[in-house]
Amino acid sequence: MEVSFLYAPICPFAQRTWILLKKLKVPFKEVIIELGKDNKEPWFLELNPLGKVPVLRVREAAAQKEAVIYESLVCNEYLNEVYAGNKLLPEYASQRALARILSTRVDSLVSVLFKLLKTNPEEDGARELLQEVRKQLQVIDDQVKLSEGPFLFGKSWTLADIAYIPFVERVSIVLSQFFKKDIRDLGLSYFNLWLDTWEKDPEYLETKLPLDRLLPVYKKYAHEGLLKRLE
Ligand SMILES: N[C@@H](CCC(=O)N[C@@H](CS)C(=O)NCC(=O)O)C(=O)O
Repeated sequence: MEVSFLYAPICPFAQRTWILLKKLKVPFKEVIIELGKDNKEPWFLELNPLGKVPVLRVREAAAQKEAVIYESLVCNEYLNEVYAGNKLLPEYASQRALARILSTRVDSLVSVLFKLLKTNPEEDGARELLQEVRKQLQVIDDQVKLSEGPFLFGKSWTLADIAYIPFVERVSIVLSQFFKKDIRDLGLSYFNLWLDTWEKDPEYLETKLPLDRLLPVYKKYAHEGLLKRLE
């Protein structure tokens, strides 16, 4: 089985698959995609008509030809099926359904992240958005509490944990750099336990970019009131 992983290190969606490839020790060839350029090229669009990373190109021994997989959550389900014997989701079907629901609920955190960046920190709306961030992170807090942690479904991480971590990382950066707030000060103790556990995870840490590589990306989108706070 050969795997090529097409990604951009700054992309949080691709980071989900990057973490999992590393955790599962899947040998892969990495192909770095320059966003805005390579992903607009016909050869890339032929692989993924949506023009987005991550993309996996796989060649299974049993199948005759190459297959292409994209959409981070689908890539990770594929890797779970092929390389982890489906062990990266909880034991019971209803819990597996919940893990998939949580993975899709990350989208709400993504949208609040972009709203935060577009907001004027001096206006009332900013406070409401910060409340919304807390509400989205409370989803993690509630589930970790229920499972007794440190992960969403107990003692072992699942695909749902991996779906969240790259975005929590970015929310944490935006809160600390632009809003001068520590994500750990939201009063969500089970969420803090979850984050502390991830922040010691060696494979996740290998995919975590230094602040000076991530911050310029966020500065491009940020409201000028937020940029002033960096000065
Ligand atoms: N739903 C997709 C989203 C992937 C995505 O938005 N990737 C971004 C980079 S972070 C991308 O490739 N954007 C290319 C573009 O919009 O030109 C997934 O989960 O894989």
